[in-house]
Amino acid sequence: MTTFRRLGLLAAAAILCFSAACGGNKGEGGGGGTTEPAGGSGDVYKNTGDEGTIIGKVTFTGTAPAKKIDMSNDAFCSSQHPGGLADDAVVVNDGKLDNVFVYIKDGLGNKVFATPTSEVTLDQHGCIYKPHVMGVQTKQPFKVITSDATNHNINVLATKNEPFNVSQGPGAAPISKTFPREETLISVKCNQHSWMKSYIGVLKHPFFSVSQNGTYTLKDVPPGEYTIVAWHEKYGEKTAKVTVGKKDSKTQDFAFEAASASNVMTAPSGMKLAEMTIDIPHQH
Ligand SMILES: [Cu+2]
Repeated sequence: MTTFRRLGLLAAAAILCFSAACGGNKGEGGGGGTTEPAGGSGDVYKNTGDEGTIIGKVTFTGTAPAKKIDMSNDAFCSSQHPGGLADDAVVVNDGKLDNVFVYIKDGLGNKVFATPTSEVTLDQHGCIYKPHVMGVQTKQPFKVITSDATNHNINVLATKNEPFNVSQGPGAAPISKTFPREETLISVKCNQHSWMKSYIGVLKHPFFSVSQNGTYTLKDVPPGEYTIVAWHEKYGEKTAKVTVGKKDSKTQDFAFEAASASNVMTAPSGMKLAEMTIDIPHQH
């Protein structure tokens, strides 16, 4: 092997190491001259091909509140919704509940997952937050932007991460942040517009999903036994135990009821969520 070729291999090995955060890519780039720590909880998890999926429906029974948002104190905001706008706190269509944050709460042990480099964006658009509920990994780039020709004031009421409270006028630059610690969930409000609310779930792993059209999916889940939580801002949280075998596809549905709204906390602020957990039996 020529010196040049050997240098090339070394460079390739260095790039591989960098992109995988030096996590367990033994056997690749063969004999590059570096030694990697064997094992250890600091290794980034790499898919083995045995990962499974947890999917499910999130249903709602009863009557959802039919509240309209009153935007009359801001001419720009009202002009964006000439026909009025339904409150985005409870979004139900045909018995399907949206904006439920479903995530693995327990069971991953000490596994460490790569931090995505992709940026997660919270937009202030038409004087509502888009999305209303979102998830982000710890240390993943996160930014707040405004698409509106009015002043917003984003008040991120984090308790485990650093809170921030910043004004954003029309055309203002994005506000970029990261959340170093897990927090489920951070509530966000706008000091200018009382109806603007949003929730951010921060997790060390990528196994979270926000229900849309009444369904959620957790992909690439390593085989194991998990506690998963489904959280809704008005209807509290429900938990379920799910065992994922090799290459399994498991179904775990969650059912919320209008009646439980009165039992649950009102407007969570800097919240520690209600201890109201309901175990749902296995569904296969
Ligand atoms: Cu606002």
